[in-house]
Amino acid sequence: MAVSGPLTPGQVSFLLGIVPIFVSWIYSEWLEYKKSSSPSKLHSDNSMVELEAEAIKEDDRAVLLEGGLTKSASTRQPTVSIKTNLIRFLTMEGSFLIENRATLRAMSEFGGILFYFYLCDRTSLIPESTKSYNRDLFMFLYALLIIVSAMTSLKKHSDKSAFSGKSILYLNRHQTEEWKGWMQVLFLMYHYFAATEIYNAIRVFIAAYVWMTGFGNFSYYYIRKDFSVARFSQMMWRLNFFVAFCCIVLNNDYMLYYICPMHTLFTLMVYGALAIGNKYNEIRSVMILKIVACFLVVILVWEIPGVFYIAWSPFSFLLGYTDPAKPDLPRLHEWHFRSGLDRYIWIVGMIYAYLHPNVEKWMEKLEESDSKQRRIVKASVVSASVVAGYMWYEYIYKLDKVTYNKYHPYTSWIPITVYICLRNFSQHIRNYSLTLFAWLGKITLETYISQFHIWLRSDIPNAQPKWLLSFIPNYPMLNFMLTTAVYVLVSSISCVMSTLRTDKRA
Ligand SMILES: *C1O[C@H](CO)[C@@H](O)[C@H](O)[C@H]1NC(C)=O
Ligand SMILES: *[C@@H]1O[C@H](CO)[C@@H](O)[C@H](O)[C@H]1NC(C)=O
Repeated sequence: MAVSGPLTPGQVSFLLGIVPIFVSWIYSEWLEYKKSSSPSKLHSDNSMVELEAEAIKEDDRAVLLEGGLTKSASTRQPTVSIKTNLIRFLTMEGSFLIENRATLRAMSEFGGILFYFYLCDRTSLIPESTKSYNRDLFMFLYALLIIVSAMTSLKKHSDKSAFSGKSILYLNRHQTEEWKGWMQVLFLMYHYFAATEIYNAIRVFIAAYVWMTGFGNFSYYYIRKDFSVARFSQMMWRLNFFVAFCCIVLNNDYMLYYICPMHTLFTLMVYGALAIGNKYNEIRSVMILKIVACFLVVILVWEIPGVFYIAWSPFSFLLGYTDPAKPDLPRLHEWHFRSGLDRYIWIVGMIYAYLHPNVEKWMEKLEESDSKQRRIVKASVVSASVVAGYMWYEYIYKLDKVTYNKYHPYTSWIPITVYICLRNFSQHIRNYSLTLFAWLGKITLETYISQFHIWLRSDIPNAQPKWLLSFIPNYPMLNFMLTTAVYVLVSSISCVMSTLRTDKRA
């Protein structure tokens, strides 16, 4: 088994950290086992034992949910300092280990997943194969997934709007998640099959994600007005902890997973735009001023030659990237290119979110108006969207990749707006969503990160994933099925873990 390169300090520290945790987890499981099968219990009241076990389980869950970060009031020791806990851990105190078994287990699982990443991507244990593209097969697989999803998971929702108590008309969660799922599947298949002919479409999808970042974060901060550092850091943690560990364990640059720094930047910008002087957010002119200021900042940094490199050079340790296949490009080139493509769309997302209540009211009124008027309005919206979409497709989308990228920052709002209009024009379509796609939409971050290592392969640090992981050489389709199953499973496990630890919203 050949290993690529010697271990880095990061990998060694990770090993040093994870091994004791793994050992303590196994030990805690053994203690628990011993405890539950010890003879003294046999004499005690049976139902009491059950109750006790139940209580321990509940406690484990609480510890896991709280991630040891906040609200330790509900756990058994209300005032234990980090130091005491650390000492209890280092001395392998039995009761402490049993109490925190679930946390230890989650951490060990996480370590196991990263170890698996390393095994798949950086050792020659599992062979690799080359990508090949066949349009027929590509479309067949995507269509198959849609059919399966429609047959098994089409669901009607009856969510109520937070504003009016009526059925949500505009951007409900199911729809956004389903939308993410649609795009994510194509995005991943694009990587797997090297479907270069849909390059431009992929650019639009990424723009749509960034649009959602602007939309979602704006709505959240505008409505909830929760600018607390705790909440914000939690979100940043959710966005970056997995990728941070991947960078350490696989010795990659942060920019290899460019989606993460991009969303982090735009989330920060939305947060900044709304948090600065947030007392005045209700005043319309202030909000317009803020949005104009966002545009000005973007124009200053991205449109005026040279400013970008000056502004970002202090961060090149974090955002620099050199592709081993193209070693001559400047370190910040990748960041310039990626962040530049979607530099405006997050502001568009903010604007749509700002107008959202008005559009919702307007749509409610429309649904209540008499049927003739309603039909005319809807028909004109639909035909306008279709015409706009067609024009965009004909004159922008069909351009070659390099020319298209030049226009992309200024035109990506067109297909996004068209999709939004068409997705919502009838109440019927609005209320339905494909839950399978919505589920895939929920794990986009994890599927995005994992694909590099356990579905595709990059072989060496920082390389783009040029190869496919191959469990069953010479059987490409069978292999596709097997690697995909494992890959989606691992992604969903890591998603469950990261949401358990950070998202207490639900
Ligand atoms: C329509 O649906 C999409 C998601 O599919 C959503 O993002 C958008 O905000 C909705 N727009 C309107 C106008 O209702
Ligand atoms: C803000 O955007 C980031 C990146 O897309 C996302 O992870 C996060 O959940 C968003 N926050 C809210 C409150 O929607």
